[in-house]
Amino acid sequence: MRKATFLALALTLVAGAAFAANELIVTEIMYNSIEATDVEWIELYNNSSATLDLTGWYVLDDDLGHTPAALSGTMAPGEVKVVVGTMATFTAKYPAVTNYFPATFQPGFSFNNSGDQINIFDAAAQPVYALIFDDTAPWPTGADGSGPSLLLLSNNCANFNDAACWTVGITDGTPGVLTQTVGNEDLSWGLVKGLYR
Ligand SMILES: [Ca+2]
Ligand SMILES: [Ca+2]
Ligand SMILES: [Ca+2]
Repeated sequence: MRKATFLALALTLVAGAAFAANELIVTEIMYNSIEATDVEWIELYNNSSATLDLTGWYVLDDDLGHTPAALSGTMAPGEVKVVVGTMATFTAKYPAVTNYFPATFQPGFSFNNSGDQINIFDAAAQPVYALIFDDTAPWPTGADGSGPSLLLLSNNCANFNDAACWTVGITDGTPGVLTQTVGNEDLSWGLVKGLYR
């Protein structure tokens, strides 16, 4: 469940922002992993046709007063990269994953296990992405602490806040590896997505 204030805040962000055509989007979320202490991360995807300079960009949850998770470097078109919660536990669980942003503060971010927000801001502190997700139906409840991630079905989703855009990923997820087919929703994700509606 989520608080009404979460929604109000996100709506304010959305209303005040002219998003740059969803250039940078979230493709997978591990907000409540199976461990007693969550090993959390989100996967970002450069949905644009240009290399993005993420210097000064950052990620926040519903509390804009929290210390943000800083992004850095660049992302090429189609590249994916992981924002990790706590570096030590992430690298221990996923030793093969190397395409993550170096964390600037530890312990890092964590998302509420009862639903939360993911807000991404650019170097000018302008919101470029805002998502409210939940752990109750119609959101996929299989991503809520039993192992699997929360997985985006389509990069062409018209509204990422629509639960129908998301499904249950595999156990432990696939951080840093894009498993979705992108580029033509009509011929790929659109068909899969229809099954979940
Ligand atoms: Ca959590
Ligand atoms: Ca929960
Ligand atoms: Ca993935």
